[in-house]
Amino acid sequence: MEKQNIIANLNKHFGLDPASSKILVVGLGSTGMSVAQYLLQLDFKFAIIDSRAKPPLMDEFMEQMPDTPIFTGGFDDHAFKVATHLVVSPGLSLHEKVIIKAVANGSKIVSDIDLFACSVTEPIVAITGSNGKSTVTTMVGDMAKVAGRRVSVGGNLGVPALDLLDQKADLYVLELSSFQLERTSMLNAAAATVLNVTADHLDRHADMAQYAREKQQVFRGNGVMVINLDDPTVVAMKESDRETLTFSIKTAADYHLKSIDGNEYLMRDDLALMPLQALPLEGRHNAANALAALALGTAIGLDDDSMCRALKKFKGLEHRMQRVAEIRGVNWINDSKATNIGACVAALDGYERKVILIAGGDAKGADMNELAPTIIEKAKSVVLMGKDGALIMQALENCNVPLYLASNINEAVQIAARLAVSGDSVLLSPACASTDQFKNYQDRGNKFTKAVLALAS
Ligand code: UMA
Ligand code: ADP
Repeated sequence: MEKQNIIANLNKHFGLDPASSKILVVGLGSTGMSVAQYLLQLDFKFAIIDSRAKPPLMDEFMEQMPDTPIFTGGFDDHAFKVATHLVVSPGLSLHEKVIIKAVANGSKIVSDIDLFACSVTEPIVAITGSNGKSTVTTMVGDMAKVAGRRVSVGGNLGVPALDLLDQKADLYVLELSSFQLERTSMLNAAAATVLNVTADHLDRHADMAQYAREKQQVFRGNGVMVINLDDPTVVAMKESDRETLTFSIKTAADYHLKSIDGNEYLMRDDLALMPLQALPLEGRHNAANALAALALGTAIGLDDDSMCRALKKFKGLEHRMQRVAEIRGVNWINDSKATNIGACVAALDGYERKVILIAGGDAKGADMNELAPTIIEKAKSVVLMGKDGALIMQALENCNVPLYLASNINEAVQIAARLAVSGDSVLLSPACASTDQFKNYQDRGNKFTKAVLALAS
């Protein structure tokens, strides 16, 4: 879009004006940096602030924008006081005292996704949910590429939305988190989905109802709604006057599973699109992800052949149900990205035989009693670690499943190795965030992999 059209849009929707607006970019992580670069290109006046003494992108920022005011090591009251607009990074709660005060004094909250939405005319596919976002976002991106579209894929997945803009895309596929959606008011996706809603981030959202409402924001506008019929919270979001495509792995839906001559197929109505077996991914939840991706792809006009070719080639993402090794007959699986209960339950549900589970970390305020029924049914034993390891142990103590406490991932792997016999699977699916003991979930998965591979030698 032309620069003057973007500025006109920003003005119309948010009262943003390069001559008079005073914008405060709050947070200097990857989002804050992308916002700063975007505002600089459009000649807006802004300052940036971060509560940390040395935020991650400070050096790059100082090098690229030496003349832009920057405040670090706390939230300076004055910077908030003079701001007409705040662009708050998703990692920061909108309940920060300074933010509440600034909003009460008339500052407007704008998100990077709002800025993005004001800057594109091409269709957007928007994907949210408690679990499966990255998988489905990548699937839809791959499908579009195979179909010959110039697609740009990002958002919560990793590349901030605004950094996707300079590419010559004819389609955008965005993974959006509840944090991004809660501060976005300007999204009109051509097709959108809430894949599922299970407890997560309850340390940031008031309760489940509020968390679901944030997720529902992905449907803002009038695009096609892609609805998971297996999740009642999502079904309740359906709007009767909107074009809707449904998917389910349990019941009749537009996109569903059907057994034909002993083989299960991914179906659209009565049309068998491809055998489920041709999808090279573990776990029933990935059948749901594939059906959601097919529905989203269809909604934006991708052809069946390209979509199915992409799914057959889809190797899955790292740290999601990824097989690490088979050592002395024991299968070791890295599902480090399972940062909430729903993901851990989905992982366990995919097994017919009981597994040894390694879990724990930062429970983010979730009620770990919710894990108990699946642990009883699917776990042979559980090795717990991390900040909330002992808390989870307490929640599971009546499950009649042996529980062990480890002080770190190496010890957890050692304990699991002693417990496992040939034919067992050991699953790292922590149901918790990683940041109490690791840099991120990738770091946790990598350290697990290293500890497992060390067993082989
Ligand atoms: N922080 C401070 N002080 C500040 C600003 C941030 O302490 O002044 C802290 C935050 O509390 C948080 C960390 O810094 O712990 C990062 O926050 P950020 O908003 O700067 O994060 P970004 O680097 O901009 O990355 C964000 C998303 N991160 C979060 O929402 C926490 C990334 O998703 C996303 O890829 C990126 O924008 C681009 O869109 C990551 C994530 O963990 C992968 N997302 C959560 C999830 O998937 O569960 C929601
Ligand atoms: P997200 O981006 O929402 O975190 P990912 O695709 O990265 O989703 O997967 C995160 C975790 O959730 C992994 O442990 C994965 O095995 C699990 N998972 C993926 N899809 C689903 C689903 N549809 N339902 C439940 N769990 C899922």
